[in-house]
Amino acid sequence: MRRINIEPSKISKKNTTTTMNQRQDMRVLEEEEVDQLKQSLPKVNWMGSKIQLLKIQDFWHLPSRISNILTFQKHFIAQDTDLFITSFPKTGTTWLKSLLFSITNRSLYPPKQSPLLTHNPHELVYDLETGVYGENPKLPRPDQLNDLPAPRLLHSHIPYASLPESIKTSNAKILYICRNPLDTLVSQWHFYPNAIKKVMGDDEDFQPPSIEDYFEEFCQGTVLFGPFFEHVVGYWKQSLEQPDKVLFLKYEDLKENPVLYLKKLAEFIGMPFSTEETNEGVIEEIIELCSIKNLKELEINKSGLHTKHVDNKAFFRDGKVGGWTQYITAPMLERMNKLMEQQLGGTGLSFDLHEAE
Ligand code: PAP
Repeated sequence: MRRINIEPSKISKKNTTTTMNQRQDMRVLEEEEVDQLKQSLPKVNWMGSKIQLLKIQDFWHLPSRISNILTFQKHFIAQDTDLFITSFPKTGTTWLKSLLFSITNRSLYPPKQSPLLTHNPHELVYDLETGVYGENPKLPRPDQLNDLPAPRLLHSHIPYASLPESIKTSNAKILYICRNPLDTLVSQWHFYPNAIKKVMGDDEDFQPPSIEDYFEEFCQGTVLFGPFFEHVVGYWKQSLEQPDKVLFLKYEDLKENPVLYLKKLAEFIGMPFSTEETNEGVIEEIIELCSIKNLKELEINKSGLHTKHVDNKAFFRDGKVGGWTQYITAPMLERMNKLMEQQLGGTGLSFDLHEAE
């Protein structure tokens, strides 16, 4: 029987002392090396704030996460049954987490008893480099990962090239979700400034960038986990080369035809919907449960903190396709279309930037 990712407090604490001490030694050693490494990396200011992003392995990351990423790369051991969601931020991660959780746990929980009603989706599918390796107290610690029941439902924002080797070489499956660059950047532009303000504290003078300035940063690629196009193309190519390992999903497709894509998703992970389930409307129930309209109104997602810098409610805004038309001017659209031609030309991947709900 498929089982839910279990709460950290319920995970066995066996050998915790030794493991903790060993881990602390390892972290201290790594911290010295990592501090030296960080000083040598290219830097940019993030969204015009005093917070810097550092470029490592061709992508931009927060300094505080470099150590998490390197530890994740070095020590994470994938299991053949693992299911990884991977994504560039603000492309539909929260939605896909709730869908994947509901599909894999559908025999355990009817929609009215779903843990999604009482947990933010990020507490059910665990972020690795930002959460588990970032020591988020709501999530398991790295040394508790092996105690999770299969299939483990995990998530990462890092690019394909940076994933730990064992994820690539095992039979673990990867579900990548992407979204058109304009809705993605508009979503980030709304989300990040609040987090930056909380990190910097009230006494720091941070003025969020204009949409024009953020658009520029996005096109330059100097954004968190950026550049966007390299991230997307990295996973796109893998989905073509290894279609049984990497499923490439688009937010827009999921919106347009959720039934079709839920079926694809369930088949891809080896848990197809039976004829009986299809006839009973199980797919539609999952779609309804995971709709932004439903999740946004749940008490757990209206209140509470995801981390000390991010409210649960920040993950649910409009959830629309084509919302960018309110913010992006004609010259910006022209520039993005040219950039897409340069970056995606010949890949077989494209985004329709004329769609609106
Ligand atoms: P993350 O990468 O930080 O986890 P992510 O969930 O990928 O964020 O992106 C949040 C976006 O998904 C928001 O888009 P918006 O700013 O354009 O509105 C959010 O509203 C949207 N979103 C969250 N949950 C859902 C859902 N259930 N269905 C559709 N869209 C959703």
